Amino acid sequence: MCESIFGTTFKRVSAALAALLLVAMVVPSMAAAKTVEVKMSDTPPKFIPLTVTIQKGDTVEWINNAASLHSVTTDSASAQNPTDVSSPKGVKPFDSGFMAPGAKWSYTFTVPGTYKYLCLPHEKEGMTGVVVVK
Ligand SMILES: [Cu+2]
Repeated sequence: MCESIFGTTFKRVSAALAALLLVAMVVPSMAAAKTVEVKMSDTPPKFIPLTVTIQKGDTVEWINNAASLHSVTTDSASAQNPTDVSSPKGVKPFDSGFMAPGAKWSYTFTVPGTYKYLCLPHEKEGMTGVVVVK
């Protein structure tokens, strides 16, 4: 008797799990926003990967796992070469400030378009990156 109750419960739970799995597969548009990691390196100074493509609402998290200061900015006012940065029209520039080794900084992209950003301490060395938001 105990076995048959257990068996019935097991079947019900299995059916519920199968239904959930089906919903998760059928409704990809309802998938939760993602966080994509971009790492910062010292030798040479660069963003890894250089370009990330994400969906509107996703977040990029920059991780300074190097040994020197890095930063992330789209602000043309602080760039040595203003063409090293760009944002879609109407989007305010962002700036992480200096990130010490081990620091993380993230930004959630809500406006589609192409964002060119740079690292202030290493702009001269070509430390720039791109985020494409679909
Ligand atoms: Cu840098």
